[in-house]
Amino acid sequence: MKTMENQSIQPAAHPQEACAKCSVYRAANLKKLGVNIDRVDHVIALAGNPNTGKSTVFNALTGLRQHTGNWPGKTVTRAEGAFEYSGKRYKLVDLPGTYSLLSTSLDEEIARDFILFGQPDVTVVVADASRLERNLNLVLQVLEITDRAVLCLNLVDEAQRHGLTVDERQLSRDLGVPVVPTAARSGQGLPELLQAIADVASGKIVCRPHRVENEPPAIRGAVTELVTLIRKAYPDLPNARWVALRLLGGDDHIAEALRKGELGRPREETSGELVRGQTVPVGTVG
Ligand SMILES: Nc1nc2c(ncn2[C@@H]2O[C@H](COP(=O)(O)OP(=O)(O)O)[C@@H](O)[C@H]2O)c(=O)[nH]1
Ligand SMILES: [Mg+2]
Repeated sequence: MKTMENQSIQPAAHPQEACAKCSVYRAANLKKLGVNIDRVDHVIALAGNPNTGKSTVFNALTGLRQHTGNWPGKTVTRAEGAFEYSGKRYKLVDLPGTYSLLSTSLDEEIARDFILFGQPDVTVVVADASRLERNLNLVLQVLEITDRAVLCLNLVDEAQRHGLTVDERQLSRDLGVPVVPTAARSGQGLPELLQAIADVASGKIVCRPHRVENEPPAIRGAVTELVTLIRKAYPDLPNARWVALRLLGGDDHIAEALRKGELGRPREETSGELVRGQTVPVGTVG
């Protein structure tokens, strides 16, 4: 199993192996499946600020120009499509472009709910390399929710035009997830992006995402206690700490989701504790 720390490519043992690592060879393994999203092995979410090239990546991988489907009961649309890569079938979901996931708008709620409740196998965050600092806000928020992510550092051609280069290896070490530079409009970097998606989806690459763990000491006890309760109720939930922080922040949407069991399949006896507490007051648990 490969982790982000020892991800260096080993010399090929024989010529065929070398061939399999070349991007032209790998790109030939891509089959665009359009709207044919049956029998998929993995679900991939595409998140990112508006205008970072999400739809360009989506179209390049699925072969679609634009296909939008309605979220049940909501007016904002998302696009879904599929592709096959190296024998595995992937559903790709193009989420609404957002600057944040803190649910101040319907778009943000949709994007966040999909990453949180949909539990995609990989979330690809498409970021604008020429405006990296601004884009990292969303990247860090996504990495708080999920530990299965790939950063698609798009528009590197634009960045280059402005004299900007990004040290993607260092960025990858700092963030703890694969970082792939791309210029999606011309297809540059997409074979490498596909491979990174496949490796995270299969577990070949294990991400160790950067987490900002500097909550005030006053609420640390409450967070720890809530995390224990949430993990008991939802053993498979990968983001209990994030959920705990949102509950403490009085996020009704998350409290409601816990109550309805939308975070996964809760264990009957323990979920009751959380349901009764709703947004658990800090004083009672910490
Ligand atoms: N120069 C350049 N333009 C790009 C690249 N990727 C996307 N674009 C352009 O950026 C604009 C926004 O792209 P779009 O895919 O609609 O972004 P979205 O809002 O994130 O879905 C479009 O005009 C694309 O053609 C890229 O890598 N380089
Ligand atoms: Mg778009």
